[in-house]
Amino acid sequence: MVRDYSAFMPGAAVPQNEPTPLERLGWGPAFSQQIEADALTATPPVRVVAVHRSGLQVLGDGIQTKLPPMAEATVGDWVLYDANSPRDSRVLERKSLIKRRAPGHDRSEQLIAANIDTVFVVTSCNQDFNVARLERYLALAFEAGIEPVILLTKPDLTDDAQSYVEQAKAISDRVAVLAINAKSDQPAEALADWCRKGRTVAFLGSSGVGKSTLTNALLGADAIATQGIREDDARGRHTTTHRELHQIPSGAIVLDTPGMRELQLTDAASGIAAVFEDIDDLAAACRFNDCKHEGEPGCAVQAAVADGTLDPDRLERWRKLQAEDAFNSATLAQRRGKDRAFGKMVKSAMKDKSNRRG
Ligand SMILES: Nc1nc2c(ncn2[C@@H]2O[C@H](COP(=O)(O)OP(=O)(O)OP(=O)(O)O)[C@@H](O)[C@H]2O)c(=O)[nH]1
Ligand SMILES: [Mg+2]
Ligand SMILES: [Zn+2]
Repeated sequence: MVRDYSAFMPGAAVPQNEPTPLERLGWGPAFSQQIEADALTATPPVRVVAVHRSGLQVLGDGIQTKLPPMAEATVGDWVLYDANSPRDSRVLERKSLIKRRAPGHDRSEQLIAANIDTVFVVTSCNQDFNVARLERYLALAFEAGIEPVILLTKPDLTDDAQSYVEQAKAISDRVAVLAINAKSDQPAEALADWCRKGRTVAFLGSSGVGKSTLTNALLGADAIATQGIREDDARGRHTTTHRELHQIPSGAIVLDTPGMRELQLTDAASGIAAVFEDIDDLAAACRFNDCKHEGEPGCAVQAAVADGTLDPDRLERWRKLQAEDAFNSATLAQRRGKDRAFGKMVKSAMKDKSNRRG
């Protein structure tokens, strides 16, 4: 199916006070200040609106084209489009970047999305709901410097939506939590504060939680395929297979993503600290600076567990996430080191070769 991108591309004349075609795509000072005015015509900015295996779908002011796959670009990125040599198109500095450790044995990192203003972490009021997984998503967003919001879909299918809301609220004071029926007319109004003109928001979460249903609700159209009715829709096949931006009537840009099976954090220490701010605050009051909270005297963390103010399971999840992040970050650093060493080796081999030739 070829998407109709005409909504992104109004006619040439833009009335005053109306957003320009680039602003409609989320363009703003954070990007324009990175380039000289004459670069705008030589290498015009385009936004990556979809990532396919075969390449990047990009849109700009009167530009709609596909770029070859570029490892350093991801959906949401702004790229200075070099029509003569598309591969050399330069990625502009980002406002934010969401990344994770690539699934599988490869230790590399995977870029998920760039220049997102709000991450909606979506889960459902059913067996998909999992506090540990929510904590991961929140850490991912905080690490990227993005405001996360938790959305609990399918409240209409349970009598107990409020208990899910309470469990989600207990994770962090800094995160708004909303129960929302994605199949109703609630989403546009409920999410309006975050979906203002020119803002880019993303739905992240497992398969089947309603990310595409929410995107359709914001679009006001059933433009995107969603899962059919099944007995158990909390698990199973993935319906959305690629990441794509959609422009919605409010003027915001919405990223629908495929469900993630596995979310491993890497280089996310500050994101984890933000989610577990309460434990970090307690740790600051421990007698020893390097307290491991494993029975040392004067440990404020263990004291909080003992007096019931800190859930021991939460402490355990914090430890686990920190350990995982430390391991992944170290292996990634090692890999980067190796890549650099390999790069140097290739360079010096090339130099030898040209020296020999010369
Ligand atoms: N009753 C009810 N059904 C919902 C709600 N949200 C989503 N659904 C249904 O759940 C199923 C899965 O929704 P999708 O929007 O396809 O889920 P997704 O998160 O996009 O899934 P992937 O694309 O596989 O990642 C569909 O049948 C939706 O109609 C809700 O709030 N209430
Ligand atoms: Mg989907
Ligand atoms: Zn301690």
